[in-house]
Amino acid sequence: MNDTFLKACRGEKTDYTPVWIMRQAGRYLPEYLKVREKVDFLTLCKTPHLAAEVTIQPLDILRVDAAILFSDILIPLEPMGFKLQFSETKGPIIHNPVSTADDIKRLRNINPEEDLPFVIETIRILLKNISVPLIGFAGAPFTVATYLIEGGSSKNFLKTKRMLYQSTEDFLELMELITDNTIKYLLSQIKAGVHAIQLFDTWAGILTPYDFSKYSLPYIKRIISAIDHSVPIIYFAFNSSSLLDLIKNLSAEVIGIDWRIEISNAIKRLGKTACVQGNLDPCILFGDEELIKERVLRILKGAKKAKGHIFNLGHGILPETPVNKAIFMVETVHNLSMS
Ligand code: 1CP
Repeated sequence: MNDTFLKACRGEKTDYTPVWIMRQAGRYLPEYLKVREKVDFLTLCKTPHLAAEVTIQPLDILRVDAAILFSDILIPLEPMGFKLQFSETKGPIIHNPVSTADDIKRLRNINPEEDLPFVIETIRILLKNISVPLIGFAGAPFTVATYLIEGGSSKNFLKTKRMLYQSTEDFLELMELITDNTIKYLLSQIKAGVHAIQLFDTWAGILTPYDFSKYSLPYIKRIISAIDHSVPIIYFAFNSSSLLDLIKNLSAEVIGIDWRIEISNAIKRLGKTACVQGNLDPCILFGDEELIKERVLRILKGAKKAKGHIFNLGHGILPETPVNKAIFMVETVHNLSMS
């Protein structure tokens, strides 16, 4: 197995900088769209041979150094009792969101092996068929809570914040429940053989640093200590430059950053506590090759002092991205970091 990615996660020396792309299996790839013509997104996630097929697509096409399980952070919510739909136009919809203490009491605890056997089976198929490490993942509790409370995506997260500030005890009970289930879900992925875990905290940045440290961080810490370094953990919080001083104490092996901060500055603030992942603006892939090369080099140079660096975009690749530019970016990271 090509273990460059895992070495970088552990802060060990590598021959070149490993690279993968958040949302690397997805709608920018014609091969993915072809599979999606036959099945809807939820069916794709629940059909192991197809989920494995689309996980592998970017490995062959882009030559990235890690695979990420094809699934979604909302998949474990169905067995908890939520009616989940992925709309082509509106994204995820939860038809029975949480708004009262009674709603929370009705939620079930999951048994991942029984309730989400397709995830375990997808991992098994992948381990037999790939030669790079496999990343498993889950949403961080606060990000998952926003979907459960809002019923889908949101602009100002008013319902979430209203519950947090008006019914704090209920909100924290929900966070406990999500955390318990996330731990079980991640441990089942690790048991099935994933080599690393990423926690996606897409909406961490909507909280004040004070509220983040009080109402979100303790749950992330609980997840990280339950995993107990059995595999490296990447904690990625979007829009989190103002939270780095809090995040650095998490004891995650890798901290993911978006593009809103110079990587050299993030490394100064994180110190040698963790490796970094990131941080190219996904829109740079709409520029010409010269621009991509310049910006890749800038990040590689900026990351020189890091304990370890995994190259990635600062958020998911956009569906409109030209595939040849994504291929060029991966090649460029490899070539420039080798010399
Ligand atoms: O094919 C389609 O039309 C569905 C689009 C799609 C895809 C390809 C969704 C719906 N999810 C995914 C896959 C997915 N989601 C992966 C696969 C592995 C990969 O290649 O990276 C992962 C890791 C996720 C994680 C995820 N889902 C996050 C966290 C990361 C991020 O992008 O911020 C979030 C917030 C979601 C919710 C979600 N699922 C899908 C959409 C469109 C959204 C976002 C909606 C919103 O903005 O609130």
